[in-house]
Amino acid sequence: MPDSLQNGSKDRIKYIVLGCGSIGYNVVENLVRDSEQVIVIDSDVKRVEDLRDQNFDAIVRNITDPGFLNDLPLPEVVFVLSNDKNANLEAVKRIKEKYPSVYVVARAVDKLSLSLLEQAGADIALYPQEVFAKNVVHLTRRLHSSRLARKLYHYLSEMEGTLGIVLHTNPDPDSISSAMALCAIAKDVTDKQLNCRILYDGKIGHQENRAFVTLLDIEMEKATAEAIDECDYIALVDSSAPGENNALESGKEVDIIVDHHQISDQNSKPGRFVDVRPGAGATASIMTQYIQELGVNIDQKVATALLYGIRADTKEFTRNTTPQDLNYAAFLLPLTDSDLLSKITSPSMALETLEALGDAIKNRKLQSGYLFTNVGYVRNRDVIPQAADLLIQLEGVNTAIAYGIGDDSITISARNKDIRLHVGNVLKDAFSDIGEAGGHANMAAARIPLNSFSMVKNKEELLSLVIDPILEKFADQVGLGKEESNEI
Ligand SMILES: [Mn+2]
Repeated sequence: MPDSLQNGSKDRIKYIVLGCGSIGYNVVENLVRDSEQVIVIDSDVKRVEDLRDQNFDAIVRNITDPGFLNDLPLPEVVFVLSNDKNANLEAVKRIKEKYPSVYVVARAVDKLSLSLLEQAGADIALYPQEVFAKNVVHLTRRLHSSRLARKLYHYLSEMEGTLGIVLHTNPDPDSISSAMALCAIAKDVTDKQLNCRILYDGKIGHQENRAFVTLLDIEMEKATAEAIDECDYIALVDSSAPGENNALESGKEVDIIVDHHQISDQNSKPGRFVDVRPGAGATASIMTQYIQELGVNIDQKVATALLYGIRADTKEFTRNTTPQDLNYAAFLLPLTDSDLLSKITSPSMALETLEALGDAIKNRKLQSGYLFTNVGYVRNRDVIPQAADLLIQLEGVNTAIAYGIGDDSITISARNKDIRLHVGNVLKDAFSDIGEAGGHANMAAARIPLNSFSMVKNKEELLSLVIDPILEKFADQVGLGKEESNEI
């Protein structure tokens, strides 16, 4: 009976595999590709002889025997893979007792054993049926999405003439970059016999969106009824149905729809090619997947636009982000123009700050050395302390209080030069019952959540409604009278 190693023993070895049925054998086959240092232990003499014939290091031992690890080199990893539930559990315990630092990967014979094996010290416990099931589902999903990519490819290849790509109203970077990507795919497929026109309605609002369009030199035109009529085919991106937040009439026949918003009417399938995935973080992610699956070459502009589209729609990967969104972003990153990307993101931020500071200067009110200023609605509340920092430098100002409103709260920021005043304590006393407040003697902040007010659409209006009683609390704390305010 072979119970000693045929390839000679060493002090240390990479892997020991316990149990060499069909699962064990497949694991061994994969391990020997990585390292020749594999010892296989099985209780079946015939099986071990077969393995030895195939030049594996195999020995006959019973893993229920307490001394089954005796005389064997110290392994890095032990795989416990027999089909005996109790034997596997005992083996894991023994290995961990003898070699606490050795990694143990164990096979659960049923679902219940998973936690028992983990409790016994297994570093990884797997139930093969579950691994198979997960893999099958994952592969099926991939199959489905790559089939969609091929379907789109095939569909575009049959088109000739003009494809109008319609964006949603007031298009954002996700929508615009998705249109650019669809254009790039169409060009690749049809060898430039299909002309693409990107059509939008509404306004390109935020500064950074305008910077995005200008810097990437994106050709877009207004989605007039004429322009739409001139197109032989219509695609809708980042919008799920004609007439829903886009320039198309509802009921208009659409050839392609790619979107990640929830379809309001589940039964409506108005496009001939429809790929709507409410789970995806951005339509740009779906487009990136097509590009990846189809091996379409894209230029730096398209890659930069798509990455920015994903970043913007997922709020820098903090909103509705899936592992796939991160995957596609990683795929795009080496293809992008990083200078261009930073130009799109940074100047616009500075501009918003500049505008907010401008408002802060314009709206300032001075009263007995206290300066109050309304910064208005801000997307990024960091500009409020910047406004306070700026205005405390003004002559005649001892304490500067800047306030503004964001999507979910009012932010108050204070700076103070008056040594008799501890502004952190003042804010705390004034506002801690309605929000969070506090800070130091010379700088402090308060945040008042809007809660029930959050449904009010016009934030500026809301701020003007609620700010007076709020500021009165501050005035009461510092003993500020109701004297006339005088501007400086
Ligand atoms: Mn989107």
